[in-house]
Amino acid sequence: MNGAVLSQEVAAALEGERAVVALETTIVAHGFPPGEGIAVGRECESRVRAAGAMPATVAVLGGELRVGLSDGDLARVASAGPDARKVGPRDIGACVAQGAVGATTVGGTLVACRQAGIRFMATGGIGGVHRGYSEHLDVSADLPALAHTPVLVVCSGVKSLLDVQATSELLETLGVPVLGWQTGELPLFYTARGGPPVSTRVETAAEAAAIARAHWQVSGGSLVLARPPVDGLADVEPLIEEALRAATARGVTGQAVTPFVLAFLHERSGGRTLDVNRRLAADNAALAAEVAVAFSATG
Ligand code: PSU
Ligand code: MN
Repeated sequence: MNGAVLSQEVAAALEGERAVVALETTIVAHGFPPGEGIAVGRECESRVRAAGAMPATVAVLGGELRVGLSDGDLARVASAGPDARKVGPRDIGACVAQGAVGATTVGGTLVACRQAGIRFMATGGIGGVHRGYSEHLDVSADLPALAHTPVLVVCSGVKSLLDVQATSELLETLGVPVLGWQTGELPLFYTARGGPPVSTRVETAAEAAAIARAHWQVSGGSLVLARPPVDGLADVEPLIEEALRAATARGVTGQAVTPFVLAFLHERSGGRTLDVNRRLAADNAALAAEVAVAFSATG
């Protein structure tokens, strides 16, 4: 199986066993208003480079699952915006064969990591169990991908529009360790405090790298490294409830729920959720790079 096409610099970095960090593109195409995603994608890449690692942004372009994009490629995905397909694990084959532009989710990006042999990735917040799952079963395909792919995923927890408690329980069921970055609580994406307990607290990048190495000696699955947002928001929950009610009222379901809710929050918070989201995505990319560098240094 080798369904991914690597850029030359990513291939060379992997060949030399240097630190590589995969980045997803759903956040670029669907997570921010049209025209703003490109800056987020570029900032994540430059923070990875600044920390001494190689960014490997993932997307489907030109009938290929691509790992490592040129700036022109990244701009193509970003400018497609909502017209880019949201590509999870089940969507890659169709997107490749039909030659569509595809923005990979965390789950889709993990598939590419497996193909390429990349061990680290960063995102804003992972998907999980949606609220109201007992009536309407909606569980992100990020979760089974995490269970089956040996990658450490740096995020600011689970996106808080989800049922965070249920997602945390399911991560345990799936055998995915949740490491708290200098915290004992799972961050709530826009908010640093108040989430369920993590499985292990870590203080340094070297410690996270050592736990990942030991985990991969006994497991073929992911670890989540959850980093609290800096300057998070305290009062976003009522707005999230309003956004979810609006989604239900307008009949928004399935893949469209997350982008709808994020856009609603960005607009109704006067851009405050946008600022937090942008900053945490970039900070997570930098931390993933630090852990990847620590991992390579001890290999
Ligand atoms: N984090 C963000 N913005 C996003 C996402 C994560 O800050 O848009 C995306 C990720 O790509 C994640 C996806 O995999 O949302 C989950 O979507 P769903 O709930 O439909 O599985
Ligand atoms: Mn879903």
